[in-house]
Amino acid sequence: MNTMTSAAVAIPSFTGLKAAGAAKAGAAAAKVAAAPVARMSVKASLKDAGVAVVATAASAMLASNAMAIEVLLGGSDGSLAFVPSNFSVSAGEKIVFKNNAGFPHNVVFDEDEIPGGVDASKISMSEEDLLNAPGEVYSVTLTEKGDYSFYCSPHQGAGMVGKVTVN
Ligand SMILES: [Cu+2]
Repeated sequence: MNTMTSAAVAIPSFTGLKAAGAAKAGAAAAKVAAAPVARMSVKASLKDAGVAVVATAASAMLASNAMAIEVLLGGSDGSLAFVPSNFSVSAGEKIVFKNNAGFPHNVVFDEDEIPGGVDASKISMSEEDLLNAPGEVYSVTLTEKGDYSFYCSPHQGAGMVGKVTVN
């Protein structure tokens, strides 16, 4: 009887997790949804899980990219911008800034617009340091939650600024 009760409680809570994960589309959610034993045991909800399974496939592809998000430096249309310029990541997720067009670029976090206690110099390139070659990357991993503003020092005046929210 105790076993039955705990199983009955565990299944709905798993389903809830999966639904929340699909909405958030995080890589961690893909891991939860991919647990095969749990999915098979939720036969009743398999039908409406069709959509969630599709979402899982998409999340799995993102997850295979080792939990990283790529941000292009310079738009392919020649714009001096971060693409995307406003995005969210999970704490600990790698952000890969990749030289695309209109370089040289760099990535400098604004010391006044990052969470308290975070050292801007430890997450930024130096103002003078530039990515000159096509495809060159600068990677950073942010572990403190909050909002961070950053800019490209050669093109800040042209509006090459961005914002990332770490959840
Ligand atoms: Cu730039």
